[in-house]
Formats: sequence, C-alpha cells, structure tokens
Amino acid sequence: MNRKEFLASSLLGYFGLSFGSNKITSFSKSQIKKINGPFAIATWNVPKATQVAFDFLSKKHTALDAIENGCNVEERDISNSSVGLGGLPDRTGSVTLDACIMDHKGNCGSVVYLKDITQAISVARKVMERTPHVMLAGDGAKEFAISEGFKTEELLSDNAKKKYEEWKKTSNYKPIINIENHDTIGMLAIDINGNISGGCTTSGLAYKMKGRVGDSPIIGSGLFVDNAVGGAVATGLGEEVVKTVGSFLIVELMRQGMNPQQACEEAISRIAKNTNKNIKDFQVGFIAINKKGEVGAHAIHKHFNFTITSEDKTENIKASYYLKH
Ligand code: SD4
Repeated sequence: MNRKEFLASSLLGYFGLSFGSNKITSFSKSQIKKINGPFAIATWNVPKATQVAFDFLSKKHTALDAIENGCNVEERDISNSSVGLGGLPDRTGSVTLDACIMDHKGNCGSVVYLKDITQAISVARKVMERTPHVMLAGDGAKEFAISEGFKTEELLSDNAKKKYEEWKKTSNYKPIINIENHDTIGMLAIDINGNISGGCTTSGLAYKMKGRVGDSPIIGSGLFVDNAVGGAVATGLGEEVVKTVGSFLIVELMRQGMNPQQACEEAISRIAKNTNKNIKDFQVGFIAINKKGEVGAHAIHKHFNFTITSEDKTENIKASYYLKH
C-alpha cells in the first residue's frame, strides 16, 4: 500500500465517514491551533497510531485507553526502529525499552531498561495500576510483565541487527538529529469527558551505553500531565530534556498563563540557552496541549513534525523551530 492509499484507508473514520484529506501543513512560531472535542496528538508522522487512539476516544473510552492502544501500534511496527519491536539496540546489541504513562488523576507508571517485551507502554500501565510503585527497571520490570501475562519475544529485528553490525565497524556514537518520520512516540489525548492522559515509548537512542536510560520513561521529563492544565511530551536527545525537566516545565508554564505553543517555545529556548553542547548537534522536540484543546509544538531543528487525529481529519504538521539554518 502506498502512502496515499494508506492515509486514505486510515482516514475512513469511526463513524463511517471519510474525514477529508490528510494535509501536511506547517506550524509557524506562536501560531495557536485549537481542536474541539476529543483528539489524539503524537510526535512524528504516525497516522495509524493517532487513528487507533481516536477510534478509542470515539467509542467513549478514556484518554488512557486511547494512549495505550495508540502507542501499541508503533511498538508492534517492526519498521519503526526507535520503538518496541525492531528498535535499534544499545552498543552491546541488546534492545532495551523505556516507557511511561500518566492519567488525568495524576497516576503514573513507568518501565526502564525493559527487555524482550514489545508492549512497554502496557507494562507501564500495569505498574501504575497494579503495583504500589511508579517505576520498575530491568529484570524486575520483565519479571513483573511476565507475571501479568505478557509474552517474551526477540525484539532485535534482522534489519536492526544488520544496522548494528554496520555500526560496529566504526562504533562512532553520534545520535542523528532527525531520523525520518518515525522516532520515540509521545502521545497526548483528550477524551469525551475532557480528561487528558499521555504516554511515551521508545527503544532510546541507538547504540547508547549499556544501562543508559533517557527522558522518555521519566515522569516530568519525557511526559507530564496535569488534568487541570494540560500535558506535554518530548522527543530527541533525552539527556538535554532531563536537564530542564522539559515536559513538567511546559505544563507549569501553561499553568502560569502561556498557551501550549508559547510554553513549548520557552522550553526549547531554555534548553538552547542552558546546554553546554552545540545545539547544532542535537534535536529536541516538544508537543503540548491544554484543557481548551489548544495545541503547540516546537523543536530545535526543522523537520520535527507531529500528527493529530480529531473528528474532522488526520493532519501531519511540521513544527516551528528555534535554529534558523
Ligand atoms: C531518548 N528521547 O532515549 C529518547 C530518544 C528519542 O527521538 O526521542 N529519539 O533520549
């Protein structure tokens, strides 16, 4: 199926209507976009994932259900080399997953350094719902997942293995700033009751050191939701997101009166001003929503984009960016 056919089929909406065409538009700095009713928004070009999430919202499921099922789509997609099955490994050849989830009541769950289980976001949800803890790591996370009925499988795909073997020839660790249109998936959703949940799932940076954990499973860094205000999620170089607790920062800026776009811009410029690295060498992108259904996104570099599915349509939108080339 080519991209056009795929988009057309994914746009056949829950109500049996066709939602109009998938538009690729650009977001300019300080632009405000507002969406009425339930919607799902995610980092990168993931129309299938946001469509599945929106289908859940349409059927009056919670935003939490929408997030879990939407994120599962990318986790199961073996062609997505940054999430779940088919993710690129660390420098020892092992695929390790990080994920977290947060609901409208402020409950959250997280897994880090999870091996051999594809649905990291679902395990994070189980941590939230069925343990007294927020975060489980490594063997403990895997054993817990198995006890909850998750099946183990080999996450290293043939393609990822081939890329890893190629990488080993130089072993040069240099995260690429924008990898095509798939990467860590951060997703936010508002349900029919106006409640917000969010999730973030990744295999982390390719060829990271063994044991490395990024921002994606850290509540406040890769994801934060406060149902009274809004939510935010991050993608990109996790170390830089962690240093500014990026998603929490955005939600707090919105609480103080900024709209989601202004808050994302401020968070990016905070990273750009505070980093001791050259910002030309790394990418960070944020998306955010508030209670009114306003949406914002901003990145350091161009090419960061995000996908929204609402009742009207699915749109892929290019985010505004900080660095003018
Ligand atoms: C990490 N933030 O592990 C993730 C990786 C990512 O786009 O988002 N890549 O640092």
